[in-house]
Amino acid sequence: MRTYISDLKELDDGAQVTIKGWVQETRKIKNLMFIILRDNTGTIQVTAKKDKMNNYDQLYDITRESVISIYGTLNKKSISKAGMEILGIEIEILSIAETPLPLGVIDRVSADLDTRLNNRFLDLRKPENLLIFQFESQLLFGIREFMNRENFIEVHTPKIVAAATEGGADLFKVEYFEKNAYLNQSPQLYKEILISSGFDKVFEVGPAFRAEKENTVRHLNEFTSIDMEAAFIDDKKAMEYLEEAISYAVNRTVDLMQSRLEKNGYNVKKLETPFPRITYEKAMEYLNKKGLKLNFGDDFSPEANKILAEKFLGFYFITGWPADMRPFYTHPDTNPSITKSFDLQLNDIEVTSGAQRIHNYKMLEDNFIKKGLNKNNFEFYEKAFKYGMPPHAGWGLGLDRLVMNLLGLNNVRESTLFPRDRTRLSP
Ligand code: AMO
Repeated sequence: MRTYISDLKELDDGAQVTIKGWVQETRKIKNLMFIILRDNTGTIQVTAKKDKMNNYDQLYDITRESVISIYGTLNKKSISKAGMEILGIEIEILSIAETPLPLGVIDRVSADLDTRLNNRFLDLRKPENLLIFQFESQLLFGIREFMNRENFIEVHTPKIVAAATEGGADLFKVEYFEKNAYLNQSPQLYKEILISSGFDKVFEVGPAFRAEKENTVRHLNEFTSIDMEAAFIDDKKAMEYLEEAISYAVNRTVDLMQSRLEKNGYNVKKLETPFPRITYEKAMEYLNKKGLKLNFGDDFSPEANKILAEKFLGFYFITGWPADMRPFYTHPDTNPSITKSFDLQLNDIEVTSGAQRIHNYKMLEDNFIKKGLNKNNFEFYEKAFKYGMPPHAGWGLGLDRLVMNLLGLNNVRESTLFPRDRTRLSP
């Protein structure tokens, strides 16, 4: 029976246990050896004495990061830092690590990001990196729990598609037998079709692909998108779902993981709703007062977003984006030059876009023309609007960016297991 290291504290002094993991460090004094053994829950000192062990000699030459199983006695009166150790009786070597390691797991000096990503399997052995993905997993669990409670159906839509949703240029082409196909940029069109199908409330967690030319700390070419769409709601209600889902998931995760997060240098604060809201036009006025020279229709540069982040700090919505800046499916407001749309920002980075959508077939057709799109490419989508389409709204939330920002990481590649960017296709 295997015991996880974090469970040792629950056991009595003198308990016989088997622990399995990686040899993090060794220290040898002739007939005595100390091993720091690591599993995904923590580390423990193993004290091996030649005269107390069946196969001490096998252990003596063990290399760092080898995988072993140790059977021994739990000593809770140990003078080691943790106050606990395992007195080894029998060791089984399961896998020997070669030397030297291409990347140190506990080295103080941190390697550059490229070296880390090239050796990602080792980089992820670092507890603070593993924790990023344990955090992400809990966060996603919380979002799923919230969506489930609100009666959303989790769906899976195709990733090989025939048309662009978020703009024609950023598409990855794939050969699909005798046709051209693309990797999907967003489940946008499919989640809307499901609204016409009467699913009422859907969400999806899946990959989205963008042939972005930008190679920045917040752009990936493949990211994980959490998408939702609901019938008979407007942009305001979609924003409420978003802030409620995020704050439920964050607060639950902080409750579960706070001490581990803090110990590893991550400072995640609990959230309160509603998040602040500002319109695009008010944000523009504010930025111009701060010395920028923005006109209606200009996008906010990283510099502009930094200025806004100083004012708001944390999560805030920017609403009412100009129609020219939003995709064809976005519903106009009563003033048709602006839309019923929003972005959710976390500090200076956009983590979500959303909107009420056009549900009127005629209005959609007009917008294809306005945006210069070939409506023939969207026939499968348009059809769903002709035979009964409810008003609807939704959003797409970038999971990698959300985790990056919540944990205060410098680069979205750090919150992505195996990132895909302009130059990286492996591992
Ligand atoms: P948008 O294109 O704004 O909207 O994308 C939604 C969210 O996805 C994340 N994201 C990215 N993350 C990492 N790298 C990228 N290259 C990247 N591109 C986007 C961001 C962004 O806020 N269909 C709409 C959503 C909707 O209206 O429902 C859409 O895809 O966090």
